[in-house]
Amino acid sequence: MRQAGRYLPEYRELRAEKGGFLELVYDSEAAAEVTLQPIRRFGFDGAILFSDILIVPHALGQDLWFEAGEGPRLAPPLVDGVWQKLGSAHHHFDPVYRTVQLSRARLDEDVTMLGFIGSPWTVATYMVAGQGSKDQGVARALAYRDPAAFQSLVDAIEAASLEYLIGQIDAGVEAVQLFDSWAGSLSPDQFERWVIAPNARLAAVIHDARPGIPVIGFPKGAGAKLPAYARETGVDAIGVDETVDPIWIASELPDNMAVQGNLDPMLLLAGGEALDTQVRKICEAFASRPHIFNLGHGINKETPIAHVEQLLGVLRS
Ligand code: 1CP
Repeated sequence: MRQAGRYLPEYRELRAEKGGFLELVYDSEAAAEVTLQPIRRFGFDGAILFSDILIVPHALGQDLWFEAGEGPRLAPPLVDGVWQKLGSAHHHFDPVYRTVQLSRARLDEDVTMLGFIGSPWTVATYMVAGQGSKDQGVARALAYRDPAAFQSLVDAIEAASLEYLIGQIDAGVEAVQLFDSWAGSLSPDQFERWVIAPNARLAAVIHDARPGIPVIGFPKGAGAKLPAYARETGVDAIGVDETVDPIWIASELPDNMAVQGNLDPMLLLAGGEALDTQVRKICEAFASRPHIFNLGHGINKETPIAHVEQLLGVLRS
């Protein structure tokens, strides 16, 4: 989860040199360097492509920029869900594919290269509001008011995301993650339509088009709806956020299903003995199934590097 993020001095330095976040993303050499930085420093087993979920709306023609200290802005906001595709998305992704090729070539063979997209619901929340929001209210209201318009937006995101995922795989990623960061804001029937259905379609097409590439679904905040997501989407592995009891979810999932998670990023920030205890508890809960140890969400930018080293010490002992 955001391993390349702002907690690394070498990342901050390169970002300052390149002038901004998007400048880094579209500079394949620099983005490959950022992808490799955490691997070099910590020797993680997997490297996640340095890019962002909002590259897809950018490719679809929405303006995208990051306001310092505030977050992403997309224009025009699609408040009515009306979507006029301004141009062909195709070549927009080329620099990202190049980043994958460069990163894969420079990683040791036993380090897994992960690609990703934002799932259609989560990406739509940004496209509709033109920015991030606490409750995704603008998108939720639109999805009720005009489901057909919202569906066409979701379909457009899904099609571009599929092309982008296949491109990432063909460039060298070995597993893909579908980030549904705002899955938790939906009521059960809306969750079925806007989270489960699109992620199920994405997983099915990837499995069909590129057999053997595992799909990790991460419906953040899904809570009690996680077991349904796991059963109904057909993903190979499920990402679990830190609000979920690992013992509970382990008892609810299909036996062989892989799990990713779920350390609280705030516990990594805090450190101390509580960190060691929770890391062991998570590993025990998932001991009988394939487990990708990870945070429950993105790493906080104030996280001391010494705490990441402490965590790795526990995992490797
Ligand atoms: O330097 C900076 O200030 C930029 C911070 C940053 C970074 C490092 C952003 C802005 N994006 C990223 C990279 C990123 N984003 C990766 C690459 C891997 C890595 O860096 O380790 C990935 C996988 C993402 C995914 C992403 N972007 C998500 C899904 C995961 C999650 O955190 O929930 C989301 C929601 C975004 C949108 C986004 N990108 C950046 C910001 C500030 C935001 C908005 C978040 C919000 O609305 O709260």
